Amino acid sequence: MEIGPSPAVDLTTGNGAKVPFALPQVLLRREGEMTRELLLHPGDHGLGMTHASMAADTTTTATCGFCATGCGLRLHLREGQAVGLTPETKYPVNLGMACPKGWEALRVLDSPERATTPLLRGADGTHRPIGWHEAFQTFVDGIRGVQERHGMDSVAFLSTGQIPSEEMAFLGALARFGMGIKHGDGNTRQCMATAATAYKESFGFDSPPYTYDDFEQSDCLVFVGSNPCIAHPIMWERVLRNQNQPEIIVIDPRRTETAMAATQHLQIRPKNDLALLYAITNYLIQNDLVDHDFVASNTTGFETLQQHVAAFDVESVAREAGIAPASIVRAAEAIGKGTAVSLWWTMGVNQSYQGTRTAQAIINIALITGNIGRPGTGANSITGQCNAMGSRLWSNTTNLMGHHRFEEEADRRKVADALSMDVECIPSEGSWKYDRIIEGVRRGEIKGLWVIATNPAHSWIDQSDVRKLFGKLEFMVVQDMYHTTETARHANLVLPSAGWGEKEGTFINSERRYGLIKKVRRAPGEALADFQIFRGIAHYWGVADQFAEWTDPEAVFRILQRLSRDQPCDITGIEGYRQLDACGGIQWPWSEADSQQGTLDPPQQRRLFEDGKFFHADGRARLVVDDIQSMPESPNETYPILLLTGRGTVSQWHTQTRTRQSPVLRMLYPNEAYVEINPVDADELEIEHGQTVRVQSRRGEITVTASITATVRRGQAFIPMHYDVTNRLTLAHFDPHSGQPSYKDCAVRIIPQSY
Ligand SMILES: Nc1nc2c(c(=O)[nH]1)N[C@H]1C(S)=C(S)[C@@H](COP(=O)(O)OP(=O)(O)OC[C@H]3O[C@@H](n4cnc5c(=O)[nH]c(N)nc54)[C@H](O)[C@@H]3O)O[C@H]1N2
Ligand SMILES: Nc1nc2c(c(=O)[nH]1)N[C@H]1C(S)=C(S)[C@@H](COP(=O)(O)OP(=O)(O)OC[C@H]3O[C@@H](n4cnc5c(=O)[nH]c(N)nc54)[C@H](O)[C@@H]3O)O[C@H]1N2
Ligand code: SF4
Ligand SMILES: [Mo]
Repeated sequence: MEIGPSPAVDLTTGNGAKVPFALPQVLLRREGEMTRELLLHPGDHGLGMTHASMAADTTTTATCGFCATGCGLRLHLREGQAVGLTPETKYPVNLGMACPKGWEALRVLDSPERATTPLLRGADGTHRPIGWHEAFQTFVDGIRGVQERHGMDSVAFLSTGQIPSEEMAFLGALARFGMGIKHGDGNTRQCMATAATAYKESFGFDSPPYTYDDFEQSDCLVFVGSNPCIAHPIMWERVLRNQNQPEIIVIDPRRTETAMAATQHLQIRPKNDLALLYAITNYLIQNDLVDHDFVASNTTGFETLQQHVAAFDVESVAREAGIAPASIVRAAEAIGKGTAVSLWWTMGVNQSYQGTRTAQAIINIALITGNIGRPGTGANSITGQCNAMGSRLWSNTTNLMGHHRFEEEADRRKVADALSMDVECIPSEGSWKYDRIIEGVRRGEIKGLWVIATNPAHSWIDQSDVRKLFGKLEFMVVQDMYHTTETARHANLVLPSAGWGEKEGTFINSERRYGLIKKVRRAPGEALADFQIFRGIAHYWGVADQFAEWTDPEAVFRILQRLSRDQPCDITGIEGYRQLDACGGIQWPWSEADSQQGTLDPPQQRRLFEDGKFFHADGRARLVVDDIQSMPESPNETYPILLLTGRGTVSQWHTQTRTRQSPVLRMLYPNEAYVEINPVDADELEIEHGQTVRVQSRRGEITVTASITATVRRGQAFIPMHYDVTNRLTLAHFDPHSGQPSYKDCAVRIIPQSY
């Protein structure tokens, strides 16, 4: 193997003092472990401050790395390594509870599928292990080569909501300010883009207003396109602790576990939400269930809203939506007459071709009834991945980091100053969105792709198309914990990453709470924390000086604090990791001014908009409405069934790269793909429970097992997203405002295998 000149690596001691360090030639020769050791900073074998105590047999806490509930877990250590865990009783999020994924969080780290060394694809198409030096050099040559051959615009990255904010920011800054990569987006486009877009337009900032205590304080909770029993089970546990005997209204085309537990289930035909929410709004206005004072003082657009929704009468909307008119009235009455009403939404809304407007129709209802800023209220988007919120704030993709604007010179200057970088390195426009990047690959505009902690060959909509497109790339890098993902198989270069539990940083959960993750395990083989990979890339790319301050996660947290100054998400008042650790996490905002008001530590449950002031310049929230669009691919005679997709069980996580590594979790869910079909449809199609069937859409065909269940209505079917075949069927269409894929509506037909 060729060994380059001895690069100078700037290492930092645990207490932040810089130690300029020249990587000795002899150590580079001893590839692997030694190079890896040198890339780790000395404090990296545990959280610097708790290092001493963690070395003994003891415990420490960390936030869970699966969903955005952000539960606190207590890790039990032997000689500084975690050997077991229990849910943390004192953490304000989960109060001693955890779901099976949380319980099994350590187990999934040990697996033969872990990527333990960088892998390079040879001419024969197989991957062979290489050392980090060669990997970094290959990375730089590969990406630079594409930029030189095809222009600076020809490289993109796809990132994630599952790495800490510090890594997220490092990636975004390195790629866009250091390497001149023009386009980058993340899997949060598949997930949260709609909510972010809706909040921004309605509230003036991407700002989920709630705190989890609201689950317990409401007397009426409305869940739209949300199945917390499966997807956010500990949030659901918080609902169960509600002492007000609340009305629980679920709007979902399927009779989900959550719907079964509700007091009202509006089992609407898919994509009738917008009309339904307008009909409810109309009913509230017609019956004077409106908080006129709040509307007059704190909103704009009420008259337009009133005129717009007047066309949505209960009877005709009910007919279209396939539900009884009385059920709409009952829901509207509960919302209108409740004293603390909270409205929650998740992917049944966000993943819709009119998702942004639907989310805003939910926001409108909270606003006109004055259900915001008080305990138990709010128009509340539930986040998906552990750090989807961090991605919204810090990924530096379509927004300049910290929710600044690339287009604004003042914002570029502020960010450049906070980063001590030259303002010239900050581009004046945001990135293409995910779908446009994919389209760029198709058109030959994008030739180099760097994929970090996401598995688009499984999860992107209309997957066969995406897999084909990856073949058109000249250079593709996948940075993942496992080398076996569907996407890693397409890569020229695989960079092995440490995962949750093997590194430190912060996640932001659904209620805006920064929580800490810690290194309690050694990553296997030569795998490195993404943070260290970015550091290595900065060095080999020749921009280490630009990132001299980015020595360790907490140093970057300080940078994020500076960037947040005077934004609604200001966190300048947080003392540092130690305070996050001691306080059970801290919700944004927590500014210097907040922290100087007498309380040393922030109160644990804080919500936004208590003063009725929103983030638009005039302080008012916008009531936004739009016309109803029809479904682009409605069922017809040839494809008579509407396919829904989503979460299958509590124990499966997304593309299963992680959850399938746990024998316990694997026992808790069906290992083979299945389709849920209504019994009447099954009868007509002569399909029996457990039989193999073919599901066909205009884009592909899959073979799965039939599961006959009345939880789906006639004319509809459901396939969980966790199986790698599901997205062969889906139709690539998007919300026009957010660019989020509409994963939950396409037409299919189902035929028994024997035909
Ligand atoms: N166990 C587990 N938990 C998870 C995840 C996981 O993979 N596994 N993933 C996490 C992530 S990233 C996310 S984003 C969340 C997602 O959490 P959820 O959004 O709660 O989960 P989904 O099953 O995708 O979709 C929710 C519901 O939307 C309904 N739906 C479909 N179409 C429509 C429609 O037109 N209108 C309405 N009203 N509803 C509709 C579906 O029937 C489904 O029950 O879960 C998080 N939690
Ligand atoms: N049909 C359909 N498709 C969907 C959805 C749907 O409802 N229906 N939901 C969509 C939604 S909401 C989402 S969020 C996406 C999720 O889609 P993906 O992001 O593609 O799914 P994951 O399996 O979570 O992929 C994360 C990858 O990151 C790796 N990883 C985990 N931790 C780390 C780390 O610390 N560092 C590195 N480098 N790698 C790490 C994991 O091994 C895994 O390969 O799927 C979307 N796709
Ligand atoms: S609910 Fe979410 S955060 Fe809590 S233990 Fe389960 S996966 Fe982890
Ligand atoms: Mo998601």
